[in-house]
Amino acid sequence: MFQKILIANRGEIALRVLRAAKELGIQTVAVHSTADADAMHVRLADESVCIGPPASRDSYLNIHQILAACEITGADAVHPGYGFLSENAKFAEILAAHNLTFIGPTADHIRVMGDKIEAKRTVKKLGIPVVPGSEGAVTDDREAKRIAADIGYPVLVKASAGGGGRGMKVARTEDDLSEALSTARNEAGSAFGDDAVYIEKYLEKPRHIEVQVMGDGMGKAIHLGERDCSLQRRHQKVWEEANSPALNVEQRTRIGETVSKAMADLGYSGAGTIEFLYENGEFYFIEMNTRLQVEHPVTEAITGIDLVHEQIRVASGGGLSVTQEEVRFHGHAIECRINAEDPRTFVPSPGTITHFHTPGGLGVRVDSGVYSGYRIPPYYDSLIGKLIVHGRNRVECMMRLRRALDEFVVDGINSTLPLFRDLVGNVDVANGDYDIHWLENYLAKSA
Ligand code: MV4
Repeated sequence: MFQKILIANRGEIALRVLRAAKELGIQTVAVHSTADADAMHVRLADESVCIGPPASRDSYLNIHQILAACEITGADAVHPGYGFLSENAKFAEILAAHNLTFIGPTADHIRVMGDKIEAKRTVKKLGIPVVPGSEGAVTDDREAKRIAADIGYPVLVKASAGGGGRGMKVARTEDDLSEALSTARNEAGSAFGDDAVYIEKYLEKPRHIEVQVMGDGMGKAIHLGERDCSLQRRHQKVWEEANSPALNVEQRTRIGETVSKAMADLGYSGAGTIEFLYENGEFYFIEMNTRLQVEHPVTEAITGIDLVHEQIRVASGGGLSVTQEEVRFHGHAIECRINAEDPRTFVPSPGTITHFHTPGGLGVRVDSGVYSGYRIPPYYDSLIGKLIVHGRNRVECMMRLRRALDEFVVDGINSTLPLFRDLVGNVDVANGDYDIHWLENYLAKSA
């Protein structure tokens, strides 16, 4: 097991990793920018190192500074959290070259999944269902038209280096296709320095359902069920739940087994998420995330498994603590992402939180790095905390969520709490009757 882990992140996820390390008896090192000297993860860590000025590229993304912090403190492993360097294959390689363990998958697996065309090719070969479309990149318009006619319109042109919704263009008819291709290529070229694009059947009203996996890197992998993340705005998830209201036990078991077998065959190591679009009873792979995700606590709530413990165990060579047969799913969990934003316009609202009171009681978890008197710096994302509620079933979970939201106090700044108080009372949400477009339509109607 590791002696000392350096946490290359900030905010609630730095705290989350720190807690897991502490429980395992591992020393912790926090790194922080000059803007985060008073952050909670810095206060609670055994040691801390300032790694640069506020801008992420000079601090949390600065590989040299993070290496220096490892050297100074004698850390033997690095947990990247999510965002920042968590899906940077170069970073994983550089750590390995310095005899430091990257707590995550291999650099090769990160690289493959970061290229959306490679990712799709790879998982398709492993038996995971994918969206019908081109086999690899499309380079000329005539070939594109032939493929599109084959799968049928509408089609979606996607950037291979994209992901998270950047560089996508819908073509509803053949007349739209040339323009969609050139626009997507141009955007991808300037945004990512890689203008490779591919074509997929455009699914009109899918749900976003993702499967959590954990691999031991030695040919074993388990799945921990799915999360429904359909309630999102501009590709930012807002509300996530497990299980998906759309699936039954047979469907869950079937997709879970398909995914865990594929990840076992791949020799995948650590936590991963296979993202699907789900429409008319069918799953279609879109992307794989090779990191711990923001919404991992809903999976922890229904399985009782600490995903960060598992990541650390696997990275240190200790394997997984559970077999698939030992994984049990209990009840229902919902996560609300509390952002420092205007609840209607979503304009960021940095500043001082004058009063912060979190709800408690059975089945209520709050993961947050903020406190009363904390000043939210303007340089980073606006997530200030996550409310995760668990119940024996979805109805109990919703009742408890309504109560927990009533108790939650965030004063001094705007937060998205009022949005969740609306959503928890909405009939479609109560019925689990929503797709990936539902929230944006709802916000447009209530504007
Ligand atoms: C799609 C799609 C419809 N059809 N692919 C958006 C982000 C990226 N991860 C993939 N995305 C989509 N891919 C096909 N073939 C619709 C989306 C999409 C979406 C997906 C998940 C969650 C929210 C979304 C919002 C708009 C579009």
